[in-house]
Amino acid sequence: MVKMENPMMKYTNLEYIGRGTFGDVCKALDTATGGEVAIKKITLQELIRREVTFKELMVMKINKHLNIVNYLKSYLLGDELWLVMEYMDGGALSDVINETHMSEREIAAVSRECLQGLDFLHSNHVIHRDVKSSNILLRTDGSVKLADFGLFAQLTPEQSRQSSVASTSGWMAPEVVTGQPYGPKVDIWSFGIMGIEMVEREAPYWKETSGMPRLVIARRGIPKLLQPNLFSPWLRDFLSCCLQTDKEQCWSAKELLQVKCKGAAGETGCEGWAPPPRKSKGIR
Ligand code: 3AM
Repeated sequence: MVKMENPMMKYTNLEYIGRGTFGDVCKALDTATGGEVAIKKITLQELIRREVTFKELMVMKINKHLNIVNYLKSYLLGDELWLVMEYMDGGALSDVINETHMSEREIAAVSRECLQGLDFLHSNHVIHRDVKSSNILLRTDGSVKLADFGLFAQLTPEQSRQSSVASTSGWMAPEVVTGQPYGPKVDIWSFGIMGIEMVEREAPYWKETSGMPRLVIARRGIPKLLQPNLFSPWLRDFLSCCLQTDKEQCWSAKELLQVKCKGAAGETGCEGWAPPPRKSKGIR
């Protein structure tokens, strides 16, 4: 699965994009195809520290879907693992949230694509565990994909809940924070938090949480929109279907996909949106 050849011969024009959870990400040119790729460079120490196993890397290779960033190849170069992926030229959803106000129609469009990816993963017994806007990558052709398999957990059908703590953000479901057993619905909670983030341009409780979302939830209740009346009942209902502490009440990705997306003006359909191309950050 991991190639021992020197990737420096195969990929040129390496350009630094940013630093992710596991290490630097670069844009590069594939000399064989002339096409752009993204390369995630992960040190072996980091893989060991985060207890990422060969099995988890295999999860990336096996699970291919239109709404999941496509993993292409991996190379071992010294003490670094290079993961070569498709290049997403629209950057992360978090950048769009920071730079623009998304309409309900755009939120519906992005949500549908994310849910398709999550439904695919959950049907294959995989929990993402780190759904947040910086892990949703975009392409200027309008594609929206889930990224960062680093923290994924592969589950077997018999073992549909597990209790290891992997992610560490304000997007985490309460049961993940407290280390209780959990299942795929934790991704739906994080997806709901991301929904609020798309609407309000900030994740709820963002300034006060960092590590203690459960305490904040206990004190202030389930996160809600600050000004719900500015938004359609569709959007409010949709978010409340995701943000349920009782997992029986929380909808699955498949169920949420059945919801007809309606924009603020009541229009149906949510096509026709693409982000601007990402900005270059220089050479590295
Ligand atoms: O630092 P920023 O937000 O500009 O979007 C990811 C983030 O960029 C980007 O690498 C940075 C560190 O994670 N990134 C990750 N995977 C990518 C990919 N496949 C990617 N950019 C394009 N294509």
